[in-house]
Amino acid sequence: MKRKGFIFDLDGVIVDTAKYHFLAWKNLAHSLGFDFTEAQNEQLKGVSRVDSLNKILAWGNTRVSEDKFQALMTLKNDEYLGYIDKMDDSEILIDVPKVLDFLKANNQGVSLGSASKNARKILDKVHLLAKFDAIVDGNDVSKAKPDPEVFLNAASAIKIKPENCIVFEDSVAGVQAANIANMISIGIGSKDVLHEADYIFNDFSEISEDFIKELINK
Ligand code: B16
Ligand code: MG
Repeated sequence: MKRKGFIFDLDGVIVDTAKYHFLAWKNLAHSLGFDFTEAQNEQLKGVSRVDSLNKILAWGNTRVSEDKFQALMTLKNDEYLGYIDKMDDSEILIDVPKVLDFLKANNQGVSLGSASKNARKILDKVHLLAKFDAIVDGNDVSKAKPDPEVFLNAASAIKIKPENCIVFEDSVAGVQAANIANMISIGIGSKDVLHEADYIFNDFSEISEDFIKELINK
């Protein structure tokens, strides 16, 4: 069998941490005197922490000093980490371990490509850290998705050419990044939102072993 690279986004693909980002950003917005909605939270999927705060402040018509900006970033992340600390294996999204184990059993490269600076901590909490050959996260990149940097680094970390990589992503920007990187993009989520992806599934329970074998042998 050929050896391909399978690159996983984290939030929205392996675990649903968007709900924790939402709680922490909402409390931060309230402390600044404005509201933050679930629809706005949707728009922050795959967006880095610094870009997220910039967007939220703009939505709230609020400007802050650079010092205050840094303090708000720390405040939000501290609250977010409080939620992460309570995570366990039960928060892994359906059939993710099954797919990871199938890839390992078939000697495929497995890499993480996430915008989150907390990726290692989250994978550790849900006991999936050891399933990855390489982790590329928000600490390793200078350009945010849809720039392909995170996925190109995730491919090179496992020594597999971009055209031999497959990306699992739940955000529009992430699907675009995979496409720009010349990788096969697999959207995890709604067809209405992720229509730029090469393939789209609601979750991993819809992804068969035969389909993965086809991707490997392509
Ligand atoms: P952190 P992903 C992204 O993760 C999230 O989707 C996004 O909502 C978050 O703002 C970003 O990580 C940064 O996260 O504050 O933990 O560094 O989907 O690229 O795995
Ligand atoms: Mg995501």
